[in-house]
Amino acid sequence: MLRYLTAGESHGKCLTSILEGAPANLTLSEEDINKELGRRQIGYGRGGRMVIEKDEVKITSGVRFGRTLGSPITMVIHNRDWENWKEVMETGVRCQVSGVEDITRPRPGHADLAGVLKYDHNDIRNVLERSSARETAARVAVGAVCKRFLGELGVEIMSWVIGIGEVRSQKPEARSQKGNPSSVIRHLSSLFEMAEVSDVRCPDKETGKKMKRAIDKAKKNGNSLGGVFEVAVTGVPPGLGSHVQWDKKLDGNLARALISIQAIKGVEFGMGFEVADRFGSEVHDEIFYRSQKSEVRSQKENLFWPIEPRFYRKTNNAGGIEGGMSNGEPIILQAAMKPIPTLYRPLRSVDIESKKPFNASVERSDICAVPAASVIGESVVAFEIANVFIEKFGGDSIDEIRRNYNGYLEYLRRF
Ligand code: EPS
Repeated sequence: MLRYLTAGESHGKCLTSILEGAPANLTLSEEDINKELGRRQIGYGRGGRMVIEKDEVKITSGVRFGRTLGSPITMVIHNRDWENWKEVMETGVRCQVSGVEDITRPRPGHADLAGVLKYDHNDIRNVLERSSARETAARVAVGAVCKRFLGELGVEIMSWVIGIGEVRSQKPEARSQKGNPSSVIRHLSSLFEMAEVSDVRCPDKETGKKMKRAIDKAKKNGNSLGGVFEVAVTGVPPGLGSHVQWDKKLDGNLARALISIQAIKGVEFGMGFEVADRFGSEVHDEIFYRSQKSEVRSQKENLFWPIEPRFYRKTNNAGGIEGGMSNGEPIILQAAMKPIPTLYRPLRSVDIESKKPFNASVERSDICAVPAASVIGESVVAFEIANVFIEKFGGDSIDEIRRNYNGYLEYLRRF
């Protein structure tokens, strides 16, 4: 089983992640992780902090000569901004003359008030430093290792933004894609390529421009914006996750992973909430069979879950998961992010010390972080998919997992 922990405060010295359970002999470099950290930092609508930070990882355990050892992998990302916050984030005793003041004004929509009440703090900073979305850099580092592992097994994880505020992408969403499996995969890859060159991660250029205008308008009005992103996973064989117990259900674990990202408020699979409005006949993906003879595949494609599976669907309303298990179709998820609650336009709140009402003070903030959230979404999904691969195909080294996986694929071909 894979598991991980993150540690670190937003303006503390560094963020740390420890990932345990990654197989041995996986090639892994700091550049692999830095590439993903860089992708998370791009995005129109971020505030001044992203100008200060240039996230780079140091691997301090679990890797030797560019390969994983099978032991816990520790990854450290230094906060450049810490230099400006040393006194505020001092881990030693408080210096009485430094003039560091308590924050006593909770911001609506943040963890501030619930956190101080729960942990008996007088200073909201003791909560906000850890609840900050800065923590997601550590999760992207974990996701980068999981992606490296999944890449060895032919799995690809992609994402794009389909909505910011009221602006919605005109391009058909991945969840409504129909057609033969290879053309669907080609289509998903082309959406991803277009998203990668857009600073709002929108595959549709015209909509991307509208999204940027919406962000500019929100900024001008001292407001913030949320949105929706989509994550697609290709190359997943049927049978990952399980129907037999609640905590083994792949959709349950993916939903938890996405909801655990700061500011994510909703997750949909495939057709999503729309299933509730439709008849069963319009929702469920009919099953078809293609005989082996019609399969023409290259040697490389044969290695992984067949591009042209023998049991297949012409629709993917289920988003690739039935009964808590992958069904062999691409996994398609959407997640909704609320607008960032730190606003330049003050909202009403109550001071925890004086108990007097006030209008929240203006703070440095992002206007919109949906493009970054989409990369974080890929990362937490990568962890969950890597985990079910390891659960099913076991193995302590990458070659052992590959052997077990290929044996399963051989069995599927004969089924
Ligand atoms: C965040 C507030 C802002 C964001 C931060 C998340 O930071 P600061 O308070 O330093 O201006 O920029 O996001 C990151 C630092 C990051 O790396 O994503 C918050 O309150 O959640």
